[in-house]
Amino acid sequence: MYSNKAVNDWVNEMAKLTKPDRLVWIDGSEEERERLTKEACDTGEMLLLNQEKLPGCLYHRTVPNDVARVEQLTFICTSKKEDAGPTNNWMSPADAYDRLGKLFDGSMKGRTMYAIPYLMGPAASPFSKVGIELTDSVYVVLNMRIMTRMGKVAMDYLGDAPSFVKGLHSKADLNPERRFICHFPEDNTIWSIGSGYGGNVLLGKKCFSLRIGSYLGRTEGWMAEHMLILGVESPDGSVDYVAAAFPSACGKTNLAMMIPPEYASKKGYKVWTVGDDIAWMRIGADGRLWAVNPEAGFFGVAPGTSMKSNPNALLTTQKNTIFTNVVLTPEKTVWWEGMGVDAPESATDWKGNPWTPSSPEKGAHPNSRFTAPARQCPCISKEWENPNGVPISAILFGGRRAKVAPLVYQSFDWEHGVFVGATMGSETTAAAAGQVGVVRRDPMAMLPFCGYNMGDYFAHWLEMGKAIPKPPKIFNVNWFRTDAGGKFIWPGYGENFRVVKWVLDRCKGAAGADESAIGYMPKPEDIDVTGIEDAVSAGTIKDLLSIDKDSWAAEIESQNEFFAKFDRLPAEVRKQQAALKARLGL
Ligand code: OXD
Ligand code: MN
Repeated sequence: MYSNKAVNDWVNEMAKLTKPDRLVWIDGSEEERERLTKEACDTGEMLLLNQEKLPGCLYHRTVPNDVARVEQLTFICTSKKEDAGPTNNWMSPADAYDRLGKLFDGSMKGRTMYAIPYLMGPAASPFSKVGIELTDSVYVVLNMRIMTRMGKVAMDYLGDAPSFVKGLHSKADLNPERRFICHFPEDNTIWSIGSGYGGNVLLGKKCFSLRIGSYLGRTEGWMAEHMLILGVESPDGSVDYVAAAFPSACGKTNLAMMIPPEYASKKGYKVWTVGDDIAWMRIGADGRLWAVNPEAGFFGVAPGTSMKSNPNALLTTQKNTIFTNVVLTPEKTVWWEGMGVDAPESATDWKGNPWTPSSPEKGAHPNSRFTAPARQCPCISKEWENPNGVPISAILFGGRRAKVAPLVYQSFDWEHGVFVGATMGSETTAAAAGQVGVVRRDPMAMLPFCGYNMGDYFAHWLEMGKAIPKPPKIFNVNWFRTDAGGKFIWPGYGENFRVVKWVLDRCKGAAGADESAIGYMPKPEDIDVTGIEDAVSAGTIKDLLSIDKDSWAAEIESQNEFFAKFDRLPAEVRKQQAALKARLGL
C-alpha cells in the first residue's frame, strides 16, 4: 500500500465493487517479476519459453474471440454527446457507470486484484503523467511492466497529488457480449471489461496515452498523437527528428527502426528510434515542438517481422519479451508467418491446436504480438528518455493509397498541413475483413483514438499552429503507390530513408522543390536513387510523383462525404479544400 490518500480511497472503492479475494500492490521490483511470472506459469495463463534461446521470454494465448481492439465496443463517455463527436461511439457517463458497474460488480471474486501504478513518459519529465490500473489479469501486469515505467517510480512521481488516470480492468467472463472499453475524459477514468487483448487492456497505451491524453492535451495546450518518433543522424553527428502518423498496419514500427540504404550508411547516416506508436508533444522554451515517447516498450505485430523487413524489431524481441498468439514450437521457441525462417515441421498454433506448414490455417494470428522493452532495441536513441523530449523538425502523414497520393509532398504551411492530416485515408488490404481497396478516412491516424469531437481536434491542431513559434514542417508520404498490375512501385522499408532525407533537407532549406497544386514536390532528381537505379528509374520516380487530376477530383468528393458527418468542422479546413480545388482547376 502506498501513502497517497486519493489513490487508496479510489482503490478501496473499486475493490468494494469488484470484490477480489486479495489486493496486491505492484512495486515494479525484480523479485515481483519473478513471483508473478511463476504465478502466471503455475496457472497455465502463461508459459515460460526456452530460457536458453529466449531468456526472460513468455508465451500467452488469448481466447479466440479476443484478438484485437474492438472499435465498436469502445466508447467516449462525455456528458454531452456532441463532445464525443461524429466519429466516436458515445454513452452518457451515468449510463456507462451504471451498465459497466453491474458487470464489474463481483467480477473479481475468487481472483487477485493487482493495483499497478504506472508512469507514461520518462521519470523526471515534465511531460509525464501517472495512471493507476486495477486489473485481475497477471498477463496485464507483466505487459504493463514492459510498456510503462511501473510501480514505485510512478508513485514517487505522483507524491501526494490527487491527479492520476483511474483505470479499472477486469477480464470478467471474456464474453464479447459483455465487453466494453469506456473512457470518461471528464473524470480522468477508463473502464475496460470483458477483454484480455493488449489494446483493450493495457490501459496506458491507446486508452490513456491517446484517448484521455488527447483530451488532456487540448485542455492543457499540448498534443497526444498516434506518431512514431525517429532521429536521423548526419555524418557531422547532428540529429534531426521526425514524427510520423500512419494508420495501423502501415509500417510505423518498420519506419521507426529502418536501416538506411548502403549509400547513406557509408556516408555516416544513421537512424535512431525514439518511439514507434505514440508521441506527446509540447512547445519548448526555444519555440520548437518537442516530443517524448510516453511508452517504455513496443507492442508490435509479429507476422511479417523478419531480419529482412525489420531486423531491429526482431533483435529487440530476443529476451524479456512476451509473445501473444504466435506459433509455439516443440523446443518452446516462437514462429510466425513472414518471420523469414522455415516453419517448424510440427508445432502448436495460436489457438493451441497441432499445426504443420501444410495446415490450411495460419499458425500465428495475423494480429499476434510481441511486447518488448524499448531499451533492448539496437537502434534506440540515446535521447529516448530525455525528460525534455526531442525537437521535431518534420511531421509526416501518410497512408496506403494505390493511386492518388504521390510518394511525398510538403504542405504550403501549417494550416495546409492540418488539412492534409485531416484528409488522411488508407485503403483497406486483404488482411482486414471487408472489401479490398476501400478508403477508410483516418485523420492524423487518430480516428479510433481521439478522445473528443474530432472537429474540435482539428481546431486544436490549428490553435497549436498559432502557438508554436517555430512549428515543424508538415509532409505527406505514400509508400504504397501501385502500377497498372497492382504491384508496389516504390521499394519501401529502408529505402524510405531517401524520402525522409529529402524531407529533412527541405526543413534545413537544403533541397529545392516544385510548387504543385497539392503542395511542394521534389524534382525527380531530388530523390537520391544511388544503388537502386535499376528498380527505380527516372521514369518510375516521375510516376511516383505524378498528380492525376481525375483521381484528385474523386478524392475531394470522398473527403466531402466524410466531412458531411461533422458539425464542428473548422472553417479553415473547408477553406483549405476550396483553395486546393482552385489550384487543381476543379
Ligand atoms: C496498434 C494500433 O496496435 O495502432 O498500435 O492498432
Ligand atoms: Mn498504433
